[in-house]
Amino acid sequence: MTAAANLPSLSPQSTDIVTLQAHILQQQSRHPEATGQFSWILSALAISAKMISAHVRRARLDDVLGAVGSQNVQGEQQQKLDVIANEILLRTLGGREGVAIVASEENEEPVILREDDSAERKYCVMFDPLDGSSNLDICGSVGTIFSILRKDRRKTEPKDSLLQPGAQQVAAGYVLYGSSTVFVLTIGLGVDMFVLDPAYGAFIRVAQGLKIPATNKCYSVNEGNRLSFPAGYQQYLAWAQEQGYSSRYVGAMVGDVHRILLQGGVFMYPPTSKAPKGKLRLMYEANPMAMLVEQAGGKAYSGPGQRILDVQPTDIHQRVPVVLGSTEEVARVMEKLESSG
Ligand code: P6P
Repeated sequence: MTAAANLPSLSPQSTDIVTLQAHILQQQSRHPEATGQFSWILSALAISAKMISAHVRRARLDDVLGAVGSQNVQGEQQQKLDVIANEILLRTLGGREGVAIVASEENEEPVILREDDSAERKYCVMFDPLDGSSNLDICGSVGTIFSILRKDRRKTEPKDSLLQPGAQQVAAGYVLYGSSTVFVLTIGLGVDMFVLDPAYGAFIRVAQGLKIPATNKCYSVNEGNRLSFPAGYQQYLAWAQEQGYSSRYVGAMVGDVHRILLQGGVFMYPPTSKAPKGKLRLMYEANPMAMLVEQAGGKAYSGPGQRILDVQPTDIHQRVPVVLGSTEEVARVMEKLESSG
């Protein structure tokens, strides 16, 4: 199954040490008109990632594993670290002038940082602060997912700015707290990857322009729900198993999508009896991952002919089915869905 990791080999030019901070400033220098607001927001996400990583790595030592005894807006048990990660992001982004609104999986309502309509309050940031947090207790992969939109100044109600299709995102990314801490980012010019060097507390660029292999015989889905999947998904799984596909699933979207990004394959969260619209949230899970996957040359659909990035949101916490990954693998799933009616 394992295609070689999709990391471009180091060319002589790429032996330079480029930190995430330097990368952000390099990108900003391409835009002489830039005010630096956008760079400051990315910088806030980078420091948040370092802080959350430190908490994740000490979770059992600091006794912050487990649930807090409350539920989030999704009706899911909040883990102690969910709350800690959420607070970190709200407080770092809150200090950035360019952020008008933040929205989190953990908060029912968006947080309007400042009501004034001043021009510099340009961006909305949405995030899942600790995706897959139930993996913490077993030292499994967890992650942070973020999406950045421009504030829609035509909207009278500030929070309506958030309800933009994913194609309007100006940046998206995730942080994977796995065997190492990895920051993956796109600002619409391809996908770049950084790894945290804990010795220096710096994210070091290790790959630019990641491209998802067009195919890989591996699917990623919670097969425990198979019997309640729509027929097309079940037909796809039967076909894939006849073809000798491998199955890989870590139960945290960031971990599963990271594998897809580097090695190819297809990740799915279909509709189920428990989650008829799928479980994953459009605004801060499906959209940012869809932008990353498409920027890396893959595809991301919520159904036949329904590109995730074209979905018009109606609620910041709405859910959608997700099928994303290698172009050829996604096409096969869509073929089965279309032929099953
Ligand atoms: P299940 C984590 O709770 C999450 O939101 C995603 O990160 C992950 O892909 C999915 O749910 C896992 O859900 O039903 O397979 O446990």
